[in-house]
Amino acid sequence: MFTRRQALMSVAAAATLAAIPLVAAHATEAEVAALPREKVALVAPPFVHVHDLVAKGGPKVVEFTMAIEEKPVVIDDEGTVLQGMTFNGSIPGPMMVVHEGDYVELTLVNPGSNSMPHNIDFHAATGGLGGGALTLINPGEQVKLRFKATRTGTFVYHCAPEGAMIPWHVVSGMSGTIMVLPRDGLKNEKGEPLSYDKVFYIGENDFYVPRDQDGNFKAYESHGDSYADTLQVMKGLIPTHVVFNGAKGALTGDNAMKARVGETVLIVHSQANRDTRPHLIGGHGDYVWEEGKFANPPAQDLETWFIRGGSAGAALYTFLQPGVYAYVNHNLIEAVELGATAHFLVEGDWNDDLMKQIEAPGPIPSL
Ligand SMILES: [Cu+2]
Repeated sequence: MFTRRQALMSVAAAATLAAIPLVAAHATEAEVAALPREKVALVAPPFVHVHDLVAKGGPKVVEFTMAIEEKPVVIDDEGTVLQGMTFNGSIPGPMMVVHEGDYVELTLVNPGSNSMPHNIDFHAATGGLGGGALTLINPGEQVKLRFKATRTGTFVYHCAPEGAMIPWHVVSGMSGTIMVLPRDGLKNEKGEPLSYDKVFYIGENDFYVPRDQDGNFKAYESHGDSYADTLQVMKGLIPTHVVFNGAKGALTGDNAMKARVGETVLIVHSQANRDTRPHLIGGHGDYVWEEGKFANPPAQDLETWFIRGGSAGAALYTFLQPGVYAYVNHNLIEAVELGATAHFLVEGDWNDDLMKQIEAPGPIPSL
């Protein structure tokens, strides 16, 4: 039986899809072994590795490798140092993209230079603490996890070792996102295809840096030295920094994300620990999957959208005017004072029809 979505597709496209051999719900190891494999090199956010919006061919095994890196990270203009923990050296960790039905095969490396055990919990995975139960590794070890991407959407992954280590590792930087695309791509509420020219991944983090008696942020020699003080600040639930991509200013000025008028951009926004509310000043969310899950129809024309702590959402927008757009957490105190601001630099021609200054600022005429 044809679904409404299939009925909307061309006969040729439907025939192509029907010819794709699908792996059974419970594939045997031999069936998985027979699948094509693709090795993907991850790139640091806000960029995302090259991928197809619509899958070519049937399911495959997509191989990723990430090394965990514990390292000090400068998180603001004042040189405040966070004892950071990272997937692949970046905060957030890199975004992975696969299609529904693909298998994700991750090699997770915990180099001997690190000091702590780590693991990875994929919200996109099923069972075993999202993989966390099968991936806990000590410094000097690596592990390989495979899971089947059975649900579409943008999903957070994060480190989840145990107890108080879990929130500490997450608020020290250990989270990222995987996007599982429908095999036939994104669609609007009518089942019509949606596409993007560019995708940017913005990970928002709340940091909790202890202060000394004079109110200055404290620096520590090691993660272990910082732990007790940091935990006290964390328990107060008031972050000292709320930033995009690991540091205040990481995506502003020279680091602005670039687009052109007429280009459609997919903005994926994650927050592994705390609620947030992205807003594109001077723009909109044309189509927004607030919860990030593509089985649900996108909301349209949003001004601000809500990202629940522990999730990633996706917003599609076609830029219609040139200029610098601030993309903020619309708790404006967090945006301006704590750092949660990014910039899009958009080039192209101004559209007077959408906005025009009819009269320049000047003195109020006397009566
Ligand atoms: Cu960890």
